Amino acid sequence: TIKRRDELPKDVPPALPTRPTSRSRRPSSRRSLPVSVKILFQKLRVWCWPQNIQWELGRVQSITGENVQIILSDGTVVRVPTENILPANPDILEGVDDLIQLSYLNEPSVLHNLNNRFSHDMIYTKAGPVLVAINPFKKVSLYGNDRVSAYRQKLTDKPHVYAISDTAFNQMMRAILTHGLLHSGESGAGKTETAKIAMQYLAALGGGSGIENEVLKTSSILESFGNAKTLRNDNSSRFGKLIEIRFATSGKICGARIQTFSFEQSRVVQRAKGERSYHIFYQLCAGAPPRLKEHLNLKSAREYDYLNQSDCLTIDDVDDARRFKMLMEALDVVQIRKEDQRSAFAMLAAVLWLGNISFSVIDNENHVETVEDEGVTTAARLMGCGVRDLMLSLSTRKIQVGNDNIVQKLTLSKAIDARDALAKSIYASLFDWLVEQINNSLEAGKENTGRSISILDIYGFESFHKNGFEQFCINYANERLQQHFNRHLFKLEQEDYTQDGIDWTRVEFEDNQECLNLFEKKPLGLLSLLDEESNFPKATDLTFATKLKQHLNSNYYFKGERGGAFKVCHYAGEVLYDTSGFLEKNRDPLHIDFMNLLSSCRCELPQLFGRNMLNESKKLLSPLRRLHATDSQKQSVGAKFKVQLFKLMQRLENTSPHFIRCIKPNTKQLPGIYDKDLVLQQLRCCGVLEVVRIARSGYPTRMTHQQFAKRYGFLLLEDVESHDPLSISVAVLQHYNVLPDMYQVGYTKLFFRTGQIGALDDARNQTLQGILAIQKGFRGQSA
Ligand code: AD9
Ligand code: MG
Repeated sequence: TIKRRDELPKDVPPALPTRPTSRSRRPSSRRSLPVSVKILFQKLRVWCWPQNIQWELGRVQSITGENVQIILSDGTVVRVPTENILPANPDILEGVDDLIQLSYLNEPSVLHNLNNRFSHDMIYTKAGPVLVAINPFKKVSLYGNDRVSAYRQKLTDKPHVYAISDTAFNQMMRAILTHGLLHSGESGAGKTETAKIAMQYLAALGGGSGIENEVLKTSSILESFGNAKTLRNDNSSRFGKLIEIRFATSGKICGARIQTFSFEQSRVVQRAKGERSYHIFYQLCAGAPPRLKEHLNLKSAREYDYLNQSDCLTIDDVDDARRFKMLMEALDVVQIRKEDQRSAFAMLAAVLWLGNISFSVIDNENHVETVEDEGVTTAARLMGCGVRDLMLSLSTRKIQVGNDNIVQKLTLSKAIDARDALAKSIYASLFDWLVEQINNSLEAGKENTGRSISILDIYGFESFHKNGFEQFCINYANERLQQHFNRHLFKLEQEDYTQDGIDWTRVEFEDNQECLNLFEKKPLGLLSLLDEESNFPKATDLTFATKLKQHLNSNYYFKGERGGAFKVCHYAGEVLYDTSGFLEKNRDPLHIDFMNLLSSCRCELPQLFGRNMLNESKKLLSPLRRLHATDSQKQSVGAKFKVQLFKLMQRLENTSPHFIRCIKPNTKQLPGIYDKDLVLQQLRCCGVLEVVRIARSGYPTRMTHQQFAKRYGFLLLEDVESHDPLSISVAVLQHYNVLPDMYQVGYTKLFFRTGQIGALDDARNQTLQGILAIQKGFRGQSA
């Protein structure tokens, strides 16, 4: 078995989350001495670990017993034990484009190569089939029309998002119709930016119909409504999206469809200090023109409780007012009608005013009445309902006892929860409505040729000091995406080799199936247990935590912690979750009273939102439906999220994937800083090195015997018709002296190492050109 990773010497502190998987199966000593001794005698460049701080590059001077004397690049001479040495790559391989080219694929070499490139603004590097993109946190001159043309005309083959987009486009035009550009990486690693760059390239390639401009504008609209400043990223996506760009047979963009899974509704009403709610709220407050401002009774952001609670109203270097202007232009471009835009803004203002509604306690049981103030009157006006109706629905609850309806007064905390639930669901409905409008405009009357490139950009893996239900869902989604990556680059690749019976030593990889099972297993997985507990009226977050410990403590990937906390061993590291709020957030608690209120509103949007919610809940209530209920009809947020994720994965399964791994070089969001430990951790987590190993030791090009014989058989210049495809293929390979270890013959396919087919194709092209020249010559003679 090829080893997973070069290990660090024994006394090196692990810079990584520990996980109970194959890492622990690794042998404790890394390399046998003879190899090191060979290196020493040749006085080669080596990586050494002198002060137990970091790897240093040096050249071997002498060896005494188990110790080696090394001169470092700055002239210092150090002595290190032989086991703290790894071979370094020769100078000539400094900063190679593809990690595959490195002679030594150990971690310090890979880190060094990426760092070397990063310091020259070469932020893209290939890792076999995967594109690694390191976030520069500054403008780099890698984009624009000239660069687009260079990649289009194949004047450059430097790794780039443009290059990977170009490959997808060409393959789509030639053979495989559906492709996916899949971005992954931690929060702030650059997924959204990289996705936009890919879109710009595709828009340039498939431009001309005008619709490409609409497609590009959707990004900024969705960012306004679905992104927010978090502690990790000033423009963090709080929803996932898959944009499917559709192409006509001519290669022109002919439409698009966006699929989103938004879920972080809680941000509308609460979040951590130093973070913001969705950008759109601040943009609206700062940038609404006077008439709109007046109509919405709009104040500055600091006057709204939903916005001012987290002590963060602005973002450095961001002009919210200007962004609002750009947003309005973008809404025009995607053809959202002016009156719809106004209705949408009214809904945003209504949400803000809902947050300012207050309650007064009226008895010693803490029951409340809604205070009739500017908050409730403005909210009611903007929604188009009676002030009294809104006040009552916020402070009371109708419940059915037998055949009677009883009105129950709410306590202060319940009333606040109810108000927040209303605000959240209005915002979530608005987001979904907006996406639908955009889709209507992008899809309208467009032909569907089946050719498409989908760009996936979801929220990145998150691990904070305190992690709640939101992080739980985000990380679950990332775990699924990682599995897709593993399946394609490890499982399927290697299965293909084994199935075709070729000689192949397996590369081990970190399979995260067990962790996914922890989430998804029924009835004893995290999501099922959460749903079960959410259905008990008396359950609390603490009883939920206890239940988890009861059932899951023997699971390798789960660890119950003190109080209401638990840990999950994710592929990207261990995360500590705090169960407080889990049940409430999972229940999605909008009461039927609110749905009725919304659907009776005079304004179009709240009425629509209310009706949709009522329909949805009616679906759930019908006994027949319930009998045949599938996951999608279950009410819980977690269950809905899972269904959305499965649908997304299904769609991805049908596309040919291109993986882009975004890497965050530092946590300060600053240019020029390359934090080796942080980069290494990300590289290890996502299995980039293993991918390179497979690509290097594997056979990336493959063709069936028939395909190969058809393409190259004519090169033999003899009658091959009577032979079987395999014999023809082997004859071609022998004729062109392709060395036996450069290919393998499988039951149905031939497998080639990197670069082999390129050489054969050159020969083929030369022969074809020769034939053409002769034909031309003939024609010339006959003319
Ligand atoms: V999250 O999971 O949505 O929180 P992303 O999407 O991975 O995250 P994003 O693309 O938003 O990160 O990048 C964060 C910031 O890095 C951007 O706002 C830019 O300021 C910066 N960035 C990222 N990529 C580039 C780039 N290619 N060039 C310049 C970049 N700046
Ligand atoms: Mg993002």
